[in-house]
Amino acid sequence: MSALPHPSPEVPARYFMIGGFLGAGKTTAVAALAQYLTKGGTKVGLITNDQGSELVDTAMLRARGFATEEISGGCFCCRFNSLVDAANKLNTKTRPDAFVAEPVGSCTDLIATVSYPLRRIYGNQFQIAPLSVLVDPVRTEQVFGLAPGRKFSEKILYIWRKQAEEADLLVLSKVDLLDESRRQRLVCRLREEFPGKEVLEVSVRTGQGVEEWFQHLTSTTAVERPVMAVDYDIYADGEALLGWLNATVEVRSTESFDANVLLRQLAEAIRQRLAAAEIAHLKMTFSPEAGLGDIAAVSLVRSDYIPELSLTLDGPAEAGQIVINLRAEANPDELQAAIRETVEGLPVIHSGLTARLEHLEHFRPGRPTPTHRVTNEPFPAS
Ligand SMILES: Nc1nc2c(ncn2[C@@H]2O[C@H](COP(=O)(O)OP(=O)(O)O)[C@@H](O)[C@H]2O)c(=O)[nH]1
Ligand SMILES: [Mg+2]
Repeated sequence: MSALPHPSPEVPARYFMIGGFLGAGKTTAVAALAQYLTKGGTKVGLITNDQGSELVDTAMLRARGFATEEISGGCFCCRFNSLVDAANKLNTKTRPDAFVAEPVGSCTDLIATVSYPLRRIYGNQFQIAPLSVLVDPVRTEQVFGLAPGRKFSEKILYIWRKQAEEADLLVLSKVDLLDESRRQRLVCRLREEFPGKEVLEVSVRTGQGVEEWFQHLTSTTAVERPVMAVDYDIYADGEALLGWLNATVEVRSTESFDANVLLRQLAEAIRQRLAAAEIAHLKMTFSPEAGLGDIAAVSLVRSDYIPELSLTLDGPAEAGQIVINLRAEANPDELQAAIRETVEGLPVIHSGLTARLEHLEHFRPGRPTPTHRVTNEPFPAS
């Protein structure tokens, strides 16, 4: 592991990490924070992370024009050296003053396995901001039994709870989705469940609470506190209950088509085909063959919700590539069968279209084995 060649070692780079469960709004928030920092004259480098390769998040952040490196094939904590390598790569390319990292949505124990080791090993080169953990409001209502809807199995909910427990800032995201009384009831419940925790209410979509959150993040550093206890057996079992699938599909049509519509229809077809499983996050991008870097992106964050476009393409397309990232509480083989069938059925949804599955990987995440785990040791001075 080499030392990070930051341009001016006396001014450490800020390191922001935005965690939270699959679909909670992390990538959207990372892009907003990157934009906020850029506006303020800070040069940013983004780091995405996932258990698989071919990441929709990376494509989305790059499409927004940010220097982004991805760590695929395992979480930050288990691939700590890759995290440092990614920061080094960004340093070589753009020399960022701040890094914004998005950990895998099924990952927890980030303070002990990422923040503290970074401080310990690279103390003078990184200034670590408080850890933000996002929780989706409707998912949270369902977890607490405040709203109808399917819950994940207990061991997956263990990870969800541990993520919230370790937050420096617990961010109730997407508050635009709740009316005032539901929002108040949920914030009260979060304060009861996680006493003493700072809870922020934010909507990146409307801008509510965003400025305050980012000001807090940029003006404070993470404070020392004891490391959270984590039962790695339950954590590993919880992760292994999640099926993971990444695929790329080449599409071509005899007639031009609207890729935004196509993505939404494909997401809806997958949702219906997987009615028996709880989808944690289905996200897909469409990159036109003849494009200049613009892409369309769609996201579905619960089986009982609707697919939403977060990036759209203006003009019609004739050919392009769809990247599919699907995470659900399901057997990965079931996910594979669903994706194969739905892709094969695409010409029925859109006449004149041919779709060819180019790459597909499906698996359950392996047991998390952190490279470092700093437990209850004194916090090194920065
Ligand atoms: N209504 C609403 N939706 C949001 C907001 N922020 C993110 N989303 C949507 O939530 C979905 C998942 O977001 P994403 O950032 O990909 O979540 P991640 O999996 O945690 O990275 C996407 O459809 C986003 O457009 C918000 O403030 N309000
Ligand atoms: Mg994401």
